[in-house]
Amino acid sequence: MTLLIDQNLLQEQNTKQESALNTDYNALAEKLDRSGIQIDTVLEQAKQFSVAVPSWGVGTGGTRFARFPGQGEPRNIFEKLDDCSVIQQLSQATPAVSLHIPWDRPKDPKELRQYAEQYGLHFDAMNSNTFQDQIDQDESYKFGSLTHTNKAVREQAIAHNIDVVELGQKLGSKALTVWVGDGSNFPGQQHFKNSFSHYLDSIKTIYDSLPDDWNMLLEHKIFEPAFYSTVIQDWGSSYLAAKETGERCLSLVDLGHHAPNVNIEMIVSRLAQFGKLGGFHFNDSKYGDDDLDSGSINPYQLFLIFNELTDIRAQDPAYSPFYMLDQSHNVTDPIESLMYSAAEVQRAFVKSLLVDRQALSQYQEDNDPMMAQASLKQAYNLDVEPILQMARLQAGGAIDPVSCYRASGYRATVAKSRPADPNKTGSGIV
Ligand code: RM4
Ligand code: MN
Ligand code: MN
Repeated sequence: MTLLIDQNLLQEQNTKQESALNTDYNALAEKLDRSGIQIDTVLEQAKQFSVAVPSWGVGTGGTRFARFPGQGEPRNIFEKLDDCSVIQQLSQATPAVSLHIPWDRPKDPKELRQYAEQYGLHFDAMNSNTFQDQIDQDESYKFGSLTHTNKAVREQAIAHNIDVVELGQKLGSKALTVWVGDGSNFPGQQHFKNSFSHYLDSIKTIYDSLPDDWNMLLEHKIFEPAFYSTVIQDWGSSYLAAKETGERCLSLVDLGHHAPNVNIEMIVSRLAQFGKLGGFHFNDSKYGDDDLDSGSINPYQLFLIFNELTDIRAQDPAYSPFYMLDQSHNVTDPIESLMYSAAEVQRAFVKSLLVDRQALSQYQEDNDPMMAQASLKQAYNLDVEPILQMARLQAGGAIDPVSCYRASGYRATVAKSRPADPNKTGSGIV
């Protein structure tokens, strides 16, 4: 396998930290043992955890106002995969990459697949894009895509999605994620019922062309770029559409796509109860769809979401929704942010495994709110860092991915071979 970070450096870095890790790990093992938890069982589950990296996440993001490009930004999908391989090598939690078409459209899909495979990477859900116009397209998406009033525009958007599925099949993907920016900026601009009907017809047509072993994931978003109404605004609309469309059509929850203070963990539970929770886009936010790093603002919410997921898996061990990081890195090195964020999501997952579910259930039955919340906090307040570090070490990654990455000088090295692209200095969310 091709590895871009020198294995000797990685080992050298790990050796420096290994004895402290063993001490911390053994101390945590003893503490958990007192609660009847075997640390090795938790460790094995931590090692199984993975979250996909979005190809577009390895470039520096931006806001509506400006973009401040970083050094050595990847200029094409191959260079993006190079960066993704570094994230996986050090974090050992991100073996899959999610592509955005047309941003990542390869000339030769076979070549791209082989390029990913030499790094031990594979492709997660494919993302279509009908929220931007492409130079060579006939119709404009200015007033919508899958929901447009004009049939020709809808057909163009449908054809694009079907094309993305065909490409995804060549790359070994198993899912299509559909997010549309369709909506309106003024009251009265759009007929709510008609636009939703068009949406349903369009996604049913796409669904009909889906291979049998594929899922279709519908992503809702409360606002932006439409600022008055969005056709798939909330989990209710997403659920209705998924239910109308078919068994393998599911809802996807992007954490940033809700109004502030919405109880996302409850949405998770509702969708799962009715068999429609298909995946997540992880990120964090303070105000809106801020696309900040996972766990950087509200790590307790992330834990509560995983608490629901672990509860669901207790009934259905085979349940495994699609996980992806969907963040925009404006002021950090994207590789560092993605490694750190993957570990934050993994941390929330690991903590959720430590909840005493039997005790919690009894407190709920007994209407004991104090002890019910305390049983969640007991798990949340534990420092599980030694488990994460040990999982990485045993899988061949770095005990401390960010410090190892900095020591490697990878960014400075690629900066030399990737001169800045003068066309990529403008504004833009991603
Ligand atoms: C959207 C949404 C989609 C992502 C685009 C780039 O807000 O989160 O998942 O593909 O941004
Ligand atoms: Mn998203
Ligand atoms: Mn978003």
